[in-house]
Amino acid sequence: MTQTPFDTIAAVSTPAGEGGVGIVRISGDKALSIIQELFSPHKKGRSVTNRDSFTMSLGYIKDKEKIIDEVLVSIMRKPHTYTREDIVEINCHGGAVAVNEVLRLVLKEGARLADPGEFTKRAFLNGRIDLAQAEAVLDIVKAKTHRSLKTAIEMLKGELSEKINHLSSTLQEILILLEANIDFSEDEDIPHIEYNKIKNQLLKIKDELEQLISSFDTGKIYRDGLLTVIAGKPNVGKSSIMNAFLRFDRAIVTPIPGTTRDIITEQLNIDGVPFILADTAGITETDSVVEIEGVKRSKSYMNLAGLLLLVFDGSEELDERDIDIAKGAQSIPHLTVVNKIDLSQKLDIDDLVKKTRISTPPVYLSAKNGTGLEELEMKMLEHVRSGSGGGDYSLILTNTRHYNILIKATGELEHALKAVQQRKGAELLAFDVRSAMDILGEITGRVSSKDILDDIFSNFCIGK
Ligand SMILES: Nc1nc2c(ncn2[C@@H]2O[C@H](COP(=O)(O)OP(=O)(O)OP(=O)(O)O)[C@@H](O)[C@H]2O)c(=O)[nH]1
Ligand SMILES: [Mg+2]
Repeated sequence: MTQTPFDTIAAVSTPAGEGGVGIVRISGDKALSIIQELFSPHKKGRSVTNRDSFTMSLGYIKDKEKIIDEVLVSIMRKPHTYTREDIVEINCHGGAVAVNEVLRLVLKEGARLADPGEFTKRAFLNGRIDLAQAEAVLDIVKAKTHRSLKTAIEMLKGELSEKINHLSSTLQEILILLEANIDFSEDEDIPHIEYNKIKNQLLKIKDELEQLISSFDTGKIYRDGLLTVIAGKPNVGKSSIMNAFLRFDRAIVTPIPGTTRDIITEQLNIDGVPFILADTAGITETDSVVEIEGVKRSKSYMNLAGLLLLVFDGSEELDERDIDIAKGAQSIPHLTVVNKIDLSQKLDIDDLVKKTRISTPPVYLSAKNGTGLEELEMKMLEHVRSGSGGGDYSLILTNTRHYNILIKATGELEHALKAVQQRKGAELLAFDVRSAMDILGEITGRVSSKDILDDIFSNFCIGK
């Protein structure tokens, strides 16, 4: 892609509010002349714009003769910059007022306030990164844990793009073969289409796409967290378990059944995987209006859960409520937890397993002294990992847009495979193969519309 004649943009690139430094970033052809106008270096006679790329200069930003702030100015000359345009960054060390005042002056000198994500959008439009990589930048900014950060960085390195480009070029090869066939005029001997070869190639591509698609569930968990609902009858120790996980007393714990009335959620990271823990009201028959509402909410949360921690009290005999809850939960992914193992045990877990189809073996836990907590955490991790098909973490799909594209592309491949099976002509086959290829191109932005771009970049913060 060629350098496009963009205007010069500027924004504050650090978060709003008080901080040690605030950075105003300028990108575009006027970046250098703007800083030349506003900056007066401490070293007299040294013009900031004559300095080498990637150097910093100390001095003042002045509004005519009035000093606004003492700043460090970095100069980065095109094309080796984030946007492939000239970039100037002004590190202000005054507070928010100074940063905004500096920005105001920069805009007065002819820059325009950047839209959200516009710096990254330029990096894309100027061909420095592809669309999947631009989206990775956004994911990195928003990463919740080091695990989600890791998958985003892999995407930024271009691993997903590489894979997609590889699959696209295989489709391209098939297409070339087919088009050669179409171009034969009618009176020549038409070479026969190698249906079997094409079929095998298409199947292989479809297989790889499906593998990526199946990593999405795990990818989504890495990005957004897995909703993990702690459920059970009153007083089994659900809130105590929540607190044990968090290592602080988040939820109220009392010996009185029916303590928790509302849903309490908190994020827990286990080995970098985010779990959204939800402590619920104990499920029971009750006359209390407040408790009835609590139970209703618990039940609807159970149905939303990606994972249930189904808690039973080891120090109590099994009762009907345990059985009812277990029956309601058996079709939801769950881990069975027997709590209060520090007390003398009365629960007949075998009886419970006989009467319901809950998963075994249970984790034996004491929320009170922490026994079994680590084992429970390991099992929760295992649950997430087994969902990804067991192990290849090198490439995990985290982005819903990519997921939808892959589903669509797989559909086109299925079309093509059907056409192969029916021994359809080259023209029809080529049509399906080309659609699949075009759809895949939407991931890296080789094929993209203005709407898609606007949609993606509007999710960025200003200044990125
Ligand atoms: N000995 C012992 N007591 C526990 C343990 N876990 C919870 N308890 C006690 O059991 C009682 C109930 O605990 P909660 O955590 O409030 O139980 P809950 O399931 O949240 O109860 P509701 O909110 O009423 O549904 C409290 O007195 C806790 O101290 C445990 O592992 N061992
Ligand atoms: Mg509770």
